[in-house]
Amino acid sequence: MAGNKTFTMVKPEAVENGSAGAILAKIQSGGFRIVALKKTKLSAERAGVFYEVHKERPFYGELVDYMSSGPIYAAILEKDNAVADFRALIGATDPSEAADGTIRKEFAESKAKNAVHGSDSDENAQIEGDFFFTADERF
Ligand code: FUP
Repeated sequence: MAGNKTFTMVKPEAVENGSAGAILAKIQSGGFRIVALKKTKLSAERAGVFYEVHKERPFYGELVDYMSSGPIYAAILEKDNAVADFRALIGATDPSEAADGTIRKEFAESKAKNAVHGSDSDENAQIEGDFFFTADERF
């Protein structure tokens, strides 16, 4: 059965250019409830741990540098079928391939600076949410 939670980050370029509010509004309009939310900044070390699954990929170093380059918003979101529905709302990894109306189509700069993260499974949604939030930060 599909879970009802996912995890997202509004990435540094979207925070820097002032799009975070519009992105969070679009997430809420899409039917997601914000369970937890914080503005924070990843150290290079923590970004490296978060993206450890991509360690062998050629873009890993750039990804870690980018994700630790400025503040982000991290959030846990709730909705039926959260992981799949959120990935549909954000669109393809590369904004040039993202469907009209998706968050990445509207807000992302490039495949690397693609505005938002979305968990790819219920298991990773749990792991990623736990990476940022304690139990008493969730409502
Ligand atoms: P997604 O699940 O859509 O966020 O994409 P992936 O898990 O494949 O990639 C994770 C992050 O790595 C992306 F958000 C951006 C970055 N990335 C690149 O910088 N270059 C690539 O070719 C693929 C991904």
